[in-house]
Amino acid sequence: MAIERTFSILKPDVTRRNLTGAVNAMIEAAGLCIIAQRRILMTRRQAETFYAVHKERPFFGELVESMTAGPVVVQVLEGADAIKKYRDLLGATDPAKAAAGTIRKEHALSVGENSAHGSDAPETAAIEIAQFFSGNDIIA
Ligand code: 3AN
Repeated sequence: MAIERTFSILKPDVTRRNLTGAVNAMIEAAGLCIIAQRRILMTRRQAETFYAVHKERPFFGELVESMTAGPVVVQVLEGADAIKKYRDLLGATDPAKAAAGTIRKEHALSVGENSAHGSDAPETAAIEIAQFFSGNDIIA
């Protein structure tokens, strides 16, 4: 299986509840390596750009508000089949529908505060990584 990189965000609901380490432990237990990581306060502009594909959706305003409400941890994860592996580990967008053992089942509060983001395809992973990290930040 190909070694891939994916982009992850641990959302404000995770940092607020001091769960960064707990989520990172799940990521590492799944066989993904955290090869870049930074804690930041996202600006409104960064959140709007990051979620631009959702700008016509009714929840866009709420999404931007929640992503800028507190610190987030942006990460690059690497491993075999990393994009799908991380999406599987995240679980369904709605934590009520997420499978047991997933990050969202274990930790998420709601569809809006659903603990983490993971890229959905290689193209989006590359774009998202480049929005927050430059080459020298990523130590594989
Ligand atoms: P995922 O993060 O599982 O790929 P998307 O891409 O459908 O889900 O949605 C992006 C983000 O938008 C979600 N992580 C969630 O925070 C938020 N979101 C999605 N649907 C809703 C909704 N109905 N109400 C509020 N926020 C939502």
